Amino acid sequence: MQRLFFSLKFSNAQQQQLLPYQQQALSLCPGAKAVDHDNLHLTLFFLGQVNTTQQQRLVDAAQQIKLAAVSLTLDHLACFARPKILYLAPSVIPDALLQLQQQLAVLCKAEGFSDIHDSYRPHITLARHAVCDAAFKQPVAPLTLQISEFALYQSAQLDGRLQYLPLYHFILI
Ligand code: 2AM
Repeated sequence: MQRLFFSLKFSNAQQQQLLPYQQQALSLCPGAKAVDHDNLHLTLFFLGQVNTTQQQRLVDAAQQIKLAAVSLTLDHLACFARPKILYLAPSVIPDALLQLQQQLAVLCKAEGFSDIHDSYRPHITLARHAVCDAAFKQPVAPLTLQISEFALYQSAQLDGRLQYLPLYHFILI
């Protein structure tokens, strides 16, 4: 069994573009722990524990998705109280992102996985263990990213470090 999730896949250059926002977030909440830059991602559907048969069926189904690339404008920092994270997020969820998330949710549910979140809240976690007010919301200089890939990721402890490893890539056209 592996701990898996579907996520938008950022390029290395895009992950670098997120770093000034991470610095800004950390300056607002100094005790928080930065997410490693190569782990920066935007979750589409969290699966949890998945066996190899389920994984293959999820990959086969995800390969059938034919959707447009996502243009995403990130414009504010905010936090979740549980888990205690600081994140960067869009005020407007693009249709292309919603369609992708909804199609993935349908196929994951068809394979027996349930959505553990009440509602989909797209966000990029910048820092964990953040002690901040749940009402915290800070506008930032908007950053627009063009994202043309999503991936099935494994969350694993490797060499004593939490790493998100893209196992399968899927292209958005
Ligand atoms: P993330 O912050 O690294 O994306 C399981 O709950 C995982 O799903 C969390 O670790 C979080 O990972 C992500 N998540 C939490 N709440 C969410 C929400 N409302 N919508 C989408 N992803 C969420």
